[in-house]
Amino acid sequence: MPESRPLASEWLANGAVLLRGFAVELGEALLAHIGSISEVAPFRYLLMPNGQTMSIAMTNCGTVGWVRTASGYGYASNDPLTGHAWPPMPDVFRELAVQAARRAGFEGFMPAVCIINRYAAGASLHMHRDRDDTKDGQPVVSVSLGLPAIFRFGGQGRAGSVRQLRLVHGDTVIWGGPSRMAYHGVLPLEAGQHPLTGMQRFNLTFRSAKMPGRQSGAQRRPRATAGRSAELR
Ligand code: MD3
Ligand code: FE
Repeated sequence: MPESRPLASEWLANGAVLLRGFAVELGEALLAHIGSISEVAPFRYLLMPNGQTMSIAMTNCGTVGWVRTASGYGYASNDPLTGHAWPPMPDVFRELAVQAARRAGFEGFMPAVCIINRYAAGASLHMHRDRDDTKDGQPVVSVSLGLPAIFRFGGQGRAGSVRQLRLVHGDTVIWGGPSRMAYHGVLPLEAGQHPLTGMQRFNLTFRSAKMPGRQSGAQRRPRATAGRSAELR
C-alpha cells in the first residue's frame, strides 16, 4: 500500500480531500480485477428515468450492486443480468478505500459496494447528487484510472458556482461531510490513449451502501425519488 510514501493531499471543499496519485502503484492490479469482475458481471448501460441510455457503462462488486429498478435506482444483492450475486470486493480494493478514507480522517470506513464506471470518448455524467445511497457520516471514496477526466462539482444546490478539477490515473478523492451531498458530474471524456486502459477511463466509487428498509425514519423517502441518481438528466 502507498501508506509510507509522502503524498500531496489537497483540501477541495468542506469534507472533501484529494489524494493525488494515491492509487497509482495499484493501477495494474486494480485494472486486472476490473477485467475479472466484468467477466462475471458484465459492464452494462443503465437506462435513465427519461428513457435514454447512460453514456457510461457500469458494473459492481461487493455485497450489493447499484441497479436500475422499476421506480428508479437502488441496491440489489444479485446482478439482474445474470441472477447471480455480485463478485466479491477484492481485498486490494477494500484496503485502498479504507486507507484513503483514513488519510482523510474517516477512521473505520467499511465499504460494502464498489461501483465501477467505464467511460469511452464522449461519455459524460450530468450534474447530479448521490443522495440516498450512503450511510450517514460515511464518505464516498472515488478512484480514477486511465484517461484523465474533467470533474465538476458545485454546492448543495443546483445554483451556485461550479468548480472544475482534472482527475488523472490514480487520483483518489474522499467525499465526506457536507460534500457528500454536493452536485457533481463529469464532462465528456476527451479521446486519448492511456498505456494501461487504452481509450478508456474507469472510476471506482466505494460506498457503505444504505439498504432499503434499513434506514432511519428521518431518511426514508418515497420510492419514486429514492436512489442516488434520481436526478440524472
Ligand atoms: C461527490 N461518478 O458514480 S466520481 C457516480 O467519475 C459518480 O465516475 C463520477 O459521480 C465518475 O455517482 C464521479 C467522484 C464522486 C463520486 C461520488 C460522489 C464524487 C462524489 C458522491 C458524493 C459527492
Ligand atoms: Fe455521483
